[in-house]
Amino acid sequence: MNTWKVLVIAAGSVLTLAACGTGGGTNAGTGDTGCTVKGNSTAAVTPAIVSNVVSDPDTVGRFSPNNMTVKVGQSIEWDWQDPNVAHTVTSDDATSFDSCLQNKGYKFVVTFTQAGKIPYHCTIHPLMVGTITVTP
Ligand SMILES: [Cu+2]
Repeated sequence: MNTWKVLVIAAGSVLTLAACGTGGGTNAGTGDTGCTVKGNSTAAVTPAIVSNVVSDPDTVGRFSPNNMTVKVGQSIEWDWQDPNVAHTVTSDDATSFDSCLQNKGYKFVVTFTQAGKIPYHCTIHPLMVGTITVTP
């Protein structure tokens, strides 16, 4: 009896993940298969700001907060907290940073070394956007 319940739950999870991975159409599957995480800080740093990647009934997911200001040399950490759907933290310029698709529990830390504005988004959810402002 219990075994069947576990199997059903597991099957449901696979379906949810599969739907997420391919639901966005072309981007999700292909984009993430070849995706390489970049821009993540390898040093142990204390982030100036922590942004939570959460679910949202209107936009599927949300960065909370999404718009943030840091000084040059400071870091931002994103914590994946959405239990159901994978998300990315990807700079619009596609070169500054990219977390690739990640699930709940993942943490991504970026240290900003240049002043400027860096818009970013989730590659499979067009309404998940934010901007980082880096001040000198
Ligand atoms: Cu997303």
